Amino acid sequence: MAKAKKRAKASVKTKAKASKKSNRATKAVSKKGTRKSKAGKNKAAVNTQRSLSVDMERVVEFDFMRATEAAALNAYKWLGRGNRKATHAAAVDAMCGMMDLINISATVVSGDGSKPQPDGINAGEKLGLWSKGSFEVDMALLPIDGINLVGKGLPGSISAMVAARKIDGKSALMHIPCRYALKMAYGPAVKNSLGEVHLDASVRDNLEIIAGKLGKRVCDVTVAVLERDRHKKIIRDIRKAGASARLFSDGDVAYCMAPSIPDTGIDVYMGIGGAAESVVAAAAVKCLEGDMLVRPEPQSPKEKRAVIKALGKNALETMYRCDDLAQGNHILFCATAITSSNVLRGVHVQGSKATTSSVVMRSRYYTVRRIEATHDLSKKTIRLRSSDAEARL
Ligand code: VTB
Repeated sequence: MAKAKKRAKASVKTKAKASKKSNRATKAVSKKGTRKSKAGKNKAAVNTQRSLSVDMERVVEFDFMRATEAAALNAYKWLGRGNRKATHAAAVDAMCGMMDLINISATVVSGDGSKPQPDGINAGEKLGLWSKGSFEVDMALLPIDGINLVGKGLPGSISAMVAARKIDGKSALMHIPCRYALKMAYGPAVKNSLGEVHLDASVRDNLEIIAGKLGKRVCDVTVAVLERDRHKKIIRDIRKAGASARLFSDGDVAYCMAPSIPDTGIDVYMGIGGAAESVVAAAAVKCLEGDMLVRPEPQSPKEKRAVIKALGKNALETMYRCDDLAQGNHILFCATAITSSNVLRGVHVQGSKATTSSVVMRSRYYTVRRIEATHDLSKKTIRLRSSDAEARL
């Protein structure tokens, strides 16, 4: 009996021990579980944090390039056909068609160049999907800079766009409410060395400073100038100073970029061109680490009032720079060439393949990507806004 009691006691003890053990084990397991779920929660939190801090510029910049590629490919169909209206409409249709698919909330602050077209992209227009929480940007777009160049089959036309994040709730891109602006664009070597060029200085003085900064003689300096009657004096002064004037008929965004790109043969851009184009060009030149001097050139009292109202009473004496026209470090620029220039190769079709050359840049890290894409025309479709459908090229 005593033995049986002892055994029973022992078995109770063993059971108790076992249950203690199993309790401990269960606790350990559940602790592990808690640890695991805590780790899971932490990971989720880190991922949320990460996804919030995903650099959206990196995500959307390639979609922007798809939009300029589409505009260039669609406009290319009108190459040499002398139809301004249809060329422009084709670029707008394809650019907007692609923009309609991008998950952004974009507001156009500077639309369609210095000569707004009836069916163009206008300031105030909203582009993108505008889904909740999507990336917000302001944009300046040029479906085509150099419509006439496409119509005449001449070099130098591009499709370009700029996007910028707001700074303190305000647009980082300037809108100059007049048709023309006086501009001078130059590359990093001129920007970063001593001596100041100035819009009010004589052409000769500016060229001497630029030549000095570039370590060349004035006679070896090449100046890009739009061939217009209003530039007769500038062209004369360039030649009198001994420099070379490279005249071109349209498409000054590419010519403003040229001095900031090695081996283009262009040292500086000078003259009066489209004001809207100067904002797009300034964004590009900023990403290329060059600089531009820009001053609005209103052509009527009405334009003068509009400029002063928008930019302040000193606007007509101020010399704006890239950092004023495209402010801060969140500027994206993207362009695809329609016809070739010394900056980009134009659309090129061979057999059933079309090749496009684009440049995608942002001011945050000054990364400049040149992207050559081959499009299979037997398969490729582009989204057109007019039909809200994919269309063959
Ligand atoms: C320039 C040129 C553009 O407008 O800005 C020009 O680069 C300025 O206007 O491609 P004018 O032609 O009146 O001189 C464009 O030609 C765009 O239309």
